[in-house]
Amino acid sequence: PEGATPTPVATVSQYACQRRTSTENYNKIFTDAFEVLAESYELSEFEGQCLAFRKAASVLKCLPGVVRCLGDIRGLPCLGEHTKSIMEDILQCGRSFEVEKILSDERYQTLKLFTSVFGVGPKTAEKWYRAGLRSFSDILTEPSIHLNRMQQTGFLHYKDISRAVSKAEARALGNIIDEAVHAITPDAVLALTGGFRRGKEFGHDVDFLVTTPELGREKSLLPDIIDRLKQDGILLYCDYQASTFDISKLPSLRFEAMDLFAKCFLILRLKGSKVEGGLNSAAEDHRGWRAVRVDLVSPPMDRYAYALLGWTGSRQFERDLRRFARFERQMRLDNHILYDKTKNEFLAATTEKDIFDHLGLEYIEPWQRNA
Ligand code: TTP
Ligand code: MN
Ligand code: MN
Ligand code: MN
Repeated sequence: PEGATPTPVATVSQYACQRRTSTENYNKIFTDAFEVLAESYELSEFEGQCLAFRKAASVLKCLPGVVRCLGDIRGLPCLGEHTKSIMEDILQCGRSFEVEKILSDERYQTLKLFTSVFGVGPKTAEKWYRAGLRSFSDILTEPSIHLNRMQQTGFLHYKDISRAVSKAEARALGNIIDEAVHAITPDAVLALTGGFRRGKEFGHDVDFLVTTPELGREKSLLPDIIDRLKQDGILLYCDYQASTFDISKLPSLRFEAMDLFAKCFLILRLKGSKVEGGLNSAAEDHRGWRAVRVDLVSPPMDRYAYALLGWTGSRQFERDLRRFARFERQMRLDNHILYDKTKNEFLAATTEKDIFDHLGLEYIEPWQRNA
């Protein structure tokens, strides 16, 4: 779909949290190119350039139509000379030579391949690349390499977990988690977060928030859920991290500190046979099941709104919410709190809307946060 002409540019904010970005992206040809450049800079640890390309892509994603000439982007924020020259190449030739050079680069290809394995980050990938390894079989046959449990699981289920998760599969997993939490505690609260809450059709995993209204009771929730999934025989991998969240230690935590809530990164065995409509297609192969990545996070109930906002994403939307809070409001926002530095107080919130209100922002629905 081509959509309408892009909006008059004066209305586009530099902050993603002041833009509405649906899952419809009319400018994928440009944003895909920017993502390659961003990844390439990320792998070389040029954080500034990486973020610049992610910001530029995010601005293009909110446009209601295809960019047809450089005039269409005049006045838009976050688009510098480098991004414009890439766009110019694509407008003129249908492709960017700079992007093609990266895509055909051996180091880029190898690091992308290695980091596509669950449990392998840029550091490990770089180490293996420097050791002269270029393929999975190079890694798996190299006697000096010791894979940790996460990486072993990553290779074991590589095909399954690199295949996109569908909405129907996300729903099926939602039912499994829902049944498990409510069997443990009937008043449990369960919410879908991440990309599927933003209305995406596909994801790399499925993210959920689980908690209970009774403060403190949430501490045993994830371990209990994990036990149940294990008993049901569907737990293929579990990395559980207990909560280290302590409100009395705030706000001494650093800006954009890691999420401190109890959480677990799981791989579950999802049976494909009952996926709705009986049209399983990619949902199921000959085994009748697939491995799927699932993230569960369990904040105390009084932190629920902050956790929900923080885990719904997109990552760019989150980055800009924090940046906006800090530079436009002298507040500090993270997954746990909103702190007003001028008043020296924490701001309470029971809904995401409360947080937008505190920040003086118009409410942006989850499906408009695909920045
Ligand atoms: P992801 O699941 O990585 O991303 P996504 O759901 O937007 O997209 P995908 O389809 O690829 O899964 O993360 C979801 C959000 O959770 C993201 O905004 C970042 C946030 N998050 C944290 O806040 N803390 C964490 O420790 C992790 C892993 C994610
Ligand atoms: Mn996700
Ligand atoms: Mn992701
Ligand atoms: Mn996730």
